[in-house]
Amino acid sequence: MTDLTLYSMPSSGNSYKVRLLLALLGRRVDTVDVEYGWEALTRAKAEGRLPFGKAPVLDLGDDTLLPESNAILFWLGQGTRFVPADALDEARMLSWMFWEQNQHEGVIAVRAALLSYPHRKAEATPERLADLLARGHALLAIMEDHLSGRDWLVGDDVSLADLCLYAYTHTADTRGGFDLAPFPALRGWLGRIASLDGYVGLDA
Ligand SMILES: N[C@@H](CCC(=O)N[C@@H](CS)C(=O)NCC(=O)O)C(=O)O
Repeated sequence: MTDLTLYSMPSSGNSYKVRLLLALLGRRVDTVDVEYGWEALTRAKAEGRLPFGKAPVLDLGDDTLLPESNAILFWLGQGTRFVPADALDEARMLSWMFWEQNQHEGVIAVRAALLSYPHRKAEATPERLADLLARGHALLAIMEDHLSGRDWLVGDDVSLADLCLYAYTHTADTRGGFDLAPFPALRGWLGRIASLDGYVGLDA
C-alpha cells in the first residue's frame, strides 16, 4: 500500500497525464482502474469516490479526494521541476493548462472518443467529425507556432503544461485521425517528452 490512490481510467488521456507525472516523479501509487462499462466505475461513483462523477481522482491517503486532472497535476507538481519557480512562468503554465481543458480537450480528445468508444458512436456524424477535424488542426497549429524555435511550452524546461497537453496530442493522429505531418515542431516536442527519464506510455 502507498499513501496515494489514483482512480484512473486506463483509456483516458486525462487519467494518463496523472500516471505520467507520477512515473516521472518516481512516486508510487495504488491504482483503481475505472473504465467505461466496468463495474469498478459504477462502484466508485456509487461509493462517492469520484466527487464530480469523473476520473481521474486522487485519494491523498486520508480520504481527501482531489478531482480534475490538472488540479491533481498542480498538487503533485508543487516543489518539483515541473512547476516553474518564476511566478509569471507559473501563470503561463496555468494558461496552457486552462487552454487544454477549455479548448484542446473538447476537440482533440472528443474526436478520438467519438471514433473509439462504442457508446459515443451515435454522436459521430460525418458533419461533427469534419468540424472537429478542422478545429483540431487549427488548435494544433497554435501549438506548432508556439513551439517553433523553442523546446517547451513555457520557459526553458519541461513543465506541467507540456505533460497535460501531451496526453491527448500524442494520440491525436492514431486515435483522433488528425494529420501531424504539417507540425514538425510539435512532433519534435512529442519526442522530447517521450525521452524524459521515467516516461511511461498510455498503455503502460
Ligand atoms: N475535466 C476532467 C474531465 C474528466 C473526464 O471527463 N473523465 C472521463 C474520462 S476522460 C470520465 O471519467 N468519464 C466517466 C463517465 O462520464 O462516466 C479532468 O480533466 O479530470
